[in-house]
Amino acid sequence: MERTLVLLKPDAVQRHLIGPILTRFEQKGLKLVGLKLRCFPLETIQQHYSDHASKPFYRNLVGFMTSGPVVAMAFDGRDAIPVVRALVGATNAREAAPGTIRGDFGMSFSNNMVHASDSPGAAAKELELFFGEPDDLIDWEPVDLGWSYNIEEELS
Ligand code: 3AN
Repeated sequence: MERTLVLLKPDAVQRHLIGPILTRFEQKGLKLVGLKLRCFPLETIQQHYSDHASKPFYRNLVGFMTSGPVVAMAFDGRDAIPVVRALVGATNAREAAPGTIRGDFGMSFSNNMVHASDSPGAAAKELELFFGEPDDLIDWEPVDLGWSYNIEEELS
């Protein structure tokens, strides 16, 4: 099982898209194990995007991500990191494929509604940053697990 971090950016919150986007992940069969609505501190967002610190869009990105509430979510699932990235779609929402979240709900490169971890290393760092406090993450077993997966083949 893999665990990944998803952020619903301020544009998703302002545009009342929390429900529709969360539904995509739930319906796919990913297990929600953490959920927070916060105006995250500037330092948290700067740390989160530290790899982009030298990029021309960095200042704008940090300003945007601290402009309002953000929803942070953690999901578990087999291959959860690539599965979530595929659901989210290409960075530029104008080019994202129809059927993806960005492809269906957005028009912008910068205001692209969702962040999703892109590797196991990034997921570990990002989960620690957004869900690093005790009790931030909930361990539970969905009752339909045996219907969402063939447990013997896929989860052994
Ligand atoms: P993704 O979120 O698709 O993994 P990254 O990690 O390359 O994309 O970029 C992080 C965020 O920075 C993007 N979600 C987007 O909001 C913003 N961003 C990336 N490239 C650009 C760009 N060329 N112009 C404006 N914003 C950008």
